[in-house]
Amino acid sequence: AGAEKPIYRASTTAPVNIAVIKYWGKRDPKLNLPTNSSLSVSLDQADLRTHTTASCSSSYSSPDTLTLNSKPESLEGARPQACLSSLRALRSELEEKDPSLPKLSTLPLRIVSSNNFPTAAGLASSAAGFAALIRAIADLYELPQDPTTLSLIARQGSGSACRSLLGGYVAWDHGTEADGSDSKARLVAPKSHWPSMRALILVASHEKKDVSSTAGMQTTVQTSQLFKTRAEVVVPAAMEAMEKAIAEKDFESFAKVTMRDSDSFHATCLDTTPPIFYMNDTSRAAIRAVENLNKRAGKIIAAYTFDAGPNAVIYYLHENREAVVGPFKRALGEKEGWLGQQGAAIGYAEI
Ligand code: 2P0
Repeated sequence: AGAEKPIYRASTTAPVNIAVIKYWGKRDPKLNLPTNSSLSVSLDQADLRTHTTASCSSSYSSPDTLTLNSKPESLEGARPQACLSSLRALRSELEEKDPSLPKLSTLPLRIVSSNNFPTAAGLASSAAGFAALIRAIADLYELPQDPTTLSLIARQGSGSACRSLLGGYVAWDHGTEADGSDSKARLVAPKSHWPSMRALILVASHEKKDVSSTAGMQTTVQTSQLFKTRAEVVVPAAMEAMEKAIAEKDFESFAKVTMRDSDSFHATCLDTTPPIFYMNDTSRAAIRAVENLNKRAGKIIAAYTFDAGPNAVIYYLHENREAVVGPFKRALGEKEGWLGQQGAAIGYAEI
């Protein structure tokens, strides 16, 4: 009987990405269409990834299920449903064209997913999670679409997820179409273009953030006066400067634009009513530490950036590892890897 009811299966991984130009604000909350473009670097050499296996079979009972880090999770929200129905529609097109293909589009799905980095790292896992989900099902369905096209689907799961379908330096162009068809990921440069780029992740808190990105950015759009200038003036200029810095492997420019955009994003959060505080005292101490080690070096060798939480990601080049990582190691303890210490922890990620 087992042979009559085969299980079809595909496994894949997708990397965490950390934006150096931040996505914050939607022009269409339903389709996850952003107000401004963004640009990220994927932390993929360090094994900061979500691993996902997708399978389907007529021996499975409905509905589709998701297991994340060994716990059952709901797939019922509008966002996962939008992703699943887009992928099923693409598979069903293939099946109509070639009737000899197994009718996978109608079978219940089982998704099993796990992150191989500690949740204590406080890294946004929804980006890698949705990217791995889309990639795994696209592989299971043997979809011919390229990663950029699949990024349109991942975007509907979580905006930042569209950037995790491509490795390396990835832009997400905001696009102008009302249906979102031009709001997708674009490869700026593969990781191999700038192989000495590294990142240090400094964990300032293990606590869950109190304002979700989805809710926080909507409040910003509705209330912040700085937001309009950020979206219309600040980010377009920063995107241009960042793409040039990456093309020329100009770390000083890369670092300046990265730090200014993080500051601009957090200023916009502070300009929201009620104000959103993502950084804490430890975050601010990390900024001072980066400023001090740049001063000591006599040039910019490290760049901080903070997402919707207090943890710092510090970019540097491999040749400056000791000068950048050394001071943080000495301050937090000499052990390498992820470690917790009095509410603080430090981890290394090579990108
Ligand atoms: C980013 N963040 O560009 C920015 C920087 C947080 C700060 O993308 O509502 O989880 O799912 O589209 O993608 C977090 O926002 O929000 C985010 P949704 P998402 O990485």
